[in-house]
Amino acid sequence: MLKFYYNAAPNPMKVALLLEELGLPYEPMPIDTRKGQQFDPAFQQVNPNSKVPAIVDGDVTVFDSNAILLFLADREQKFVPLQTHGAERGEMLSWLMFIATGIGPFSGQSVHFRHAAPEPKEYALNRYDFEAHRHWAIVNQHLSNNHYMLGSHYSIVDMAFWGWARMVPYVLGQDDAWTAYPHIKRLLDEINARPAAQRAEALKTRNTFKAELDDEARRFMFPQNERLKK
Ligand SMILES: N[C@@H](CCC(=O)N[C@@H](CS)C(=O)NCC(=O)O)C(=O)O
Repeated sequence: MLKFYYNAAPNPMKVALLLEELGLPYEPMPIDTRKGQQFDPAFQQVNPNSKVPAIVDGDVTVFDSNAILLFLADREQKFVPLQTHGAERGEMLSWLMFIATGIGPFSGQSVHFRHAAPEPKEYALNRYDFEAHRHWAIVNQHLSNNHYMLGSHYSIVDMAFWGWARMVPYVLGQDDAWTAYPHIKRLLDEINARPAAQRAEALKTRNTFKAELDDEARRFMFPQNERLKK
């Protein structure tokens, strides 16, 4: 059975949603990153980048969330335009990579500098907050003219979107973030109502992940800080 290495963070949740949408049987393999399980040598054989998500299915190993979405959707021939060289495939790849290289990293760094980094952080927070807003504004504008990220068809791009869209108020540090981004909220609410999304969210209850961001957790999550102590 497919093994799904995960925690409850945005990138693994994208993959949880696709697995649930496809109805694929899978074995959840929790990786508690605040306990340093991402650095377990057995897990590093699966993902040398020491991050979740990753999957192992027979002799196939795939890591990085958007690579997994594309791999499974292509294999199952669902939630993805199949004509390899067509315009829809080009559009799908553009938005999928925009989320992988823009929405994810800038939102992640915005979270880090807003909620975890020590002072002084004004310069870095300003940069990542600005870029997170800029990327989310592009998505909001796109969704003002498109029901889903690829127009009329629900696809893996919406699943990649969903992983991070759930976090937008936290990413931007604004409880009223939805006032500025109503089209994102509209699609988020629609996906949240899907039974597959509710099953994906329920994965969190199947394992108790460490909640405290104590010194030990900080050492595992932010190993770069050890260099500052020398
Ligand atoms: N590009 C990767 C990023 C994966 C990633 O950053 N995962 C986070 C959870 S969302 C993680 O494993 N963090 C633990 C750590 O950085 O030690 C993907 O899209 O899968």
